[in-house]
Amino acid sequence: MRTFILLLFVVTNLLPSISAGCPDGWISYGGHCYYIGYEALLTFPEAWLYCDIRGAYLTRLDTYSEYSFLRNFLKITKVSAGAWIGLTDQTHEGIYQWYGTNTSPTFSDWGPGQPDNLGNEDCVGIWAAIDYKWNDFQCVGYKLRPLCEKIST
Ligand SMILES: [Ca+2]
Ligand SMILES: [Ca+2]
Repeated sequence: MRTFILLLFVVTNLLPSISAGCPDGWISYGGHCYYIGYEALLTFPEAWLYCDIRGAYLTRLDTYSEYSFLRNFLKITKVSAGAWIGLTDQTHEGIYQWYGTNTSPTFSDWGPGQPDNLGNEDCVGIWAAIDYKWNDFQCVGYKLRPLCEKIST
């Protein structure tokens, strides 16, 4: 019985990935599903396409708690390189918006000295090299892993 209760606790509290509404291999948080392309190292447009063909989009960080959850997940699983989020200032330099929307983030977590637009960097990723904080990268000159998001069913 104790074992059963412990197992129940583990399943219900410690394994957010096992949740209704998300496909296998996706993680669930706040009614959304997320997928980290561990096997993929892609440019920003390639990463967008990678998510698109999975019925998803590059993650939009609507709330800081959503970001904290995902950042911790990337850190705990020690994702190498880093992960693209769907944030870009391609349309207006210095004005960051979620790709495909006119919406700007309500918070930021830039690494030291970022964003620096070094050599015209317009796409944002969570970078392992700076403790999983944000850096602006060249959209097609750098490769990170796609971090996809979709609404759970
Ligand atoms: Ca820029
Ligand atoms: Ca930069």
